[in-house]
Amino acid sequence: MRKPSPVQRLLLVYPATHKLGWAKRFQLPSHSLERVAALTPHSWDVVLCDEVHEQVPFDGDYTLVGITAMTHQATRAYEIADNFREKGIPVVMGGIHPTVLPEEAALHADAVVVGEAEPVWETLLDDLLNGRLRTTYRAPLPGNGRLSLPPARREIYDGKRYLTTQTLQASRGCPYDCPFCIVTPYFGNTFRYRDTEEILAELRSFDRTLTVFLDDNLLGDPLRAKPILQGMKGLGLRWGGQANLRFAEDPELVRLVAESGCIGIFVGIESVTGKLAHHPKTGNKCSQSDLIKRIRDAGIVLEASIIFGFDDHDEGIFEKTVRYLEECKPSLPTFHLLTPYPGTALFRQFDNEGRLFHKDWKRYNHSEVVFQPRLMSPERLYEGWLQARKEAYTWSAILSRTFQNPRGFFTNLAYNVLRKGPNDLLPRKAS
Ligand code: B12
Repeated sequence: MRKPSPVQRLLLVYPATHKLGWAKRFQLPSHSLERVAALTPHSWDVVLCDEVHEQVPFDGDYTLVGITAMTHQATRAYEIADNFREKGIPVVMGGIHPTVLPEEAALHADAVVVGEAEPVWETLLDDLLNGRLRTTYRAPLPGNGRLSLPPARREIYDGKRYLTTQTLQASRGCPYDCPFCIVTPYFGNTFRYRDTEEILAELRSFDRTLTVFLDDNLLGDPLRAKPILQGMKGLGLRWGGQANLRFAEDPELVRLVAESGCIGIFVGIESVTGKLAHHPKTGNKCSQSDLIKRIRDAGIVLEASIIFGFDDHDEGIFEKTVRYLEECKPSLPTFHLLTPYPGTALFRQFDNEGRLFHKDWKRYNHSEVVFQPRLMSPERLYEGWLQARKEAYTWSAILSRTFQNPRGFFTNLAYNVLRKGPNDLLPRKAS
């Protein structure tokens, strides 16, 4: 291993899995790496390399290289790590994939951070500089505590072009333990919110309007969310975020969301079948359709994510879903193939049942069928997914959705047109 140079230099790398072309202008920067940068003492120079936008500087002189990885990025992350380690530069890996499979990540890294960086990062840097770096730094599982985060270090984005660099989290964690989701087992089964004043101070420091909250479920605890939204009124921000459809059961919350400047909310509808067995997300007070209408009527664009491939999905699911969406008219439906991510109950189930085709992580990307579906062939699942995407983005489908949303008509139409392009280019059949 090389001797650390007198000025400590940390390179943080976000691995790319494919070329994005013009669409990269609409990406958000990695919040995971921004948080690691924010935790790093100012005596360190921190450089961000987002491989979607630039080449990895393999010839640079760094004290340490930190790499983040979701599952679909893991293969590329390991290649990058191996390359730096061959040059004698120590590598630390973190993020959801190394958290779930630390032994695998440790084959390519000098140290692995398991879980959140906040409790362990300073110790790790200290250990590195004192020649006693450990293989694993395991953060304690988050409890009920309050979340407090150090100020952002957004200068790492200087010179880079993103949709916006005004991204932040108000909370972490989610109590809904959906079998296909990794959040609850690793980021806690309660909502941990930052203090309202800490969040509002960060929001007030923004000099542009477009802001994106990267919470697991921003509106999950209405009592904590409402004061934040109240405080945002009058800040002139236009914001988006992710929540559970259930927030719309509270009309006051919907009103505050709209009045605080929300332009779009992403929700997971997941599946239109069953008794909510695999997504215990909606209460019984209102139907999904009523909740969607309430959000639309408030002028908020609602992106609704659908997943195909659950065990109760047969060949009829695609038609059923498209008809359901025609009825409820969420502003912007998106479709994904069920992907059993390592660390989830779903992964363990499919692995135990011998239904995983492979563990080639780069193909765990929501766009390939990586497991044997229960009630149809993998080819039919793939083709049904393509067909649903095409049908949901015909001009007549788009217009019938956008006309339901008179208050957000133009934003809604613009988003739909942006989504139409890639859906039109899809093949009709699995290749
Ligand atoms: C916000 C978010 C997004 C945003 C990302 C915005 C951005 N650029 O930051 C958007 C909407 C774009 C997005 C897209 C996708 N996402 Co997403 N996303 C999330 C979400 C809700 C929060 C992620 C986040 O920023 N958290 C805040 C940061 C600070 O936390 P963190 O990432 O865990 O990082 C901490 C630690 O892990 C650690 N750490 C992380 N990296 C590193 C690196 C080093 C060196 C160190 C030391 C530590 C460290 O320290 C950090 C601070 O504590 C998570 C759920 C979750 N809680 O993880 C899903 C999640 C990460 N997404 C997921 C997925 C699948 C996707 C998509 C593939 C979905 C799709 N169908 O397209 C895409 C991929 C996009 C891409 N670029 O390739 C999955 C990943 C599962 C997996 N095993 O890979 C998650 C876990 C959701 C889930 N329920 O399963 N996503």
